[in-house]
Amino acid sequence: MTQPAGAYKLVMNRMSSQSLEQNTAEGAALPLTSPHIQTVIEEELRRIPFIDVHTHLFMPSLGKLGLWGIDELLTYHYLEAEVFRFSTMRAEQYWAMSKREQADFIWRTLFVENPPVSEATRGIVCVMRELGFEVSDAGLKEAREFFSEQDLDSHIERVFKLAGMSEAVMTNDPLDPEEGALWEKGAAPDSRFRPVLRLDRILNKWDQHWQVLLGKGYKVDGQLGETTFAEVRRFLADWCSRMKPIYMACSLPDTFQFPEESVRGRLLKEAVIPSCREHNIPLSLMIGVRYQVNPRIRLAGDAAGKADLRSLEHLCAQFPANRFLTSVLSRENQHELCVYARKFANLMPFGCWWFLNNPSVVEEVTRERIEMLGTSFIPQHSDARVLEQVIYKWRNTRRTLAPILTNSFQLLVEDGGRVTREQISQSIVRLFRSNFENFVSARGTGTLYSAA
Ligand code: FIX
Ligand code: ZN
Repeated sequence: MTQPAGAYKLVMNRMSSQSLEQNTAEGAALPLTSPHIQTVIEEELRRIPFIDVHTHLFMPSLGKLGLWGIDELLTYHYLEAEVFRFSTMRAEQYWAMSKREQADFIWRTLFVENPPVSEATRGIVCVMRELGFEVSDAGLKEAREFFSEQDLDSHIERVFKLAGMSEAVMTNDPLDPEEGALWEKGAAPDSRFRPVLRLDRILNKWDQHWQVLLGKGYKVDGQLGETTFAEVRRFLADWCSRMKPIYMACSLPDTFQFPEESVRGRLLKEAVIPSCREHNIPLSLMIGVRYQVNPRIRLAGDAAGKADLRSLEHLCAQFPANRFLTSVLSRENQHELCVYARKFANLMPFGCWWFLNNPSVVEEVTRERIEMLGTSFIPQHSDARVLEQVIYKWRNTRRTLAPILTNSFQLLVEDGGRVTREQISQSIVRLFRSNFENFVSARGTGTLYSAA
């Protein structure tokens, strides 16, 4: 049995958040006048590297699972969703093309024939500029040559530096045949990438996947017979010692209910939640997906729906010794999530997920979170699926957050408060590093967890 508490204590040793908080700049403890606040906030946002708490990036030892380079950037499902709006091409025709042909088609349609003004297309323009290519056909050719010459390891270093981030938290699926096999063979860890045990196949598609566990020697069955829950906990324990995940995670539909006498409801209650407690790691719930409303466009075919967040209320109240790292996909659910976070310290809201990751919505959601939660939440994650995406996603986040944080601190001065550079650094470290570190390590999150 793996020893609990602290076993997976997060040692973000690449650079400690504590040292980042201590701002040794001259006058860091002196009160700032309102006009100076914006400059200091922009400087501190640039100085402090972020932890990217949810991505679909992979460490180099997981090989081809990790996507990078211009053709992967152009065939990102966000752009695929957009290209089908501008073109009469049928989805089946698109899937019949090679990756490069698809990338050329998207480039022509979204960057040449139409101005790249959407968030996702503008992102590519930003990445090309940051990597030194002009945004033109010539630039596309040059980019392809550049990527074919890159050494992945130093390229990752460069991209993380350009993005202003220190670590990426992965999404690792133990039941993905390719990925599972790589972990079972002993994939080499990499301190720039943190593993997460993703459980969508177990919780959302048990009927299709329980046989895989049975095939690996776990006495489980489709009807959740006698030994199933204990055997699923054993499966999770084995993967916790193999992968050392910093949290377990699952995306959930907009119809998600808890408690529920469904396969998912029972597996959550009897296996996953107890296992998170046993290994003292949070469960990340990403709620509100309407899966595959248009399966013809594959990954781009998912949509969003408003969920009944009373499920979250029931989970937080019923399992106070568990921690729930939560993101909700529907704009309409954001206010409720903030309210629930004021009720439950074991609930940590994070990110403006997927269709919410647009400046107009990020601004609205983040302002409300600061007004209701102060700096006790995690504003954003990139959800990057292709390595270089972190460059534009974090650049946009810094650009959107700067005026919001400036406004909050200027209001504090206006109301008679004292604001220093030190305070601003501590707040930014908290929002983009230590809230996450403490929540996954159960450090400093109130008495609830000391009971564990
Ligand atoms: O479930 C998830 O982790 C989602 O982020 C993804 O499935 C989604 O496809 C995505 O890439 C969102 O940005
Ligand atoms: Zn994701």
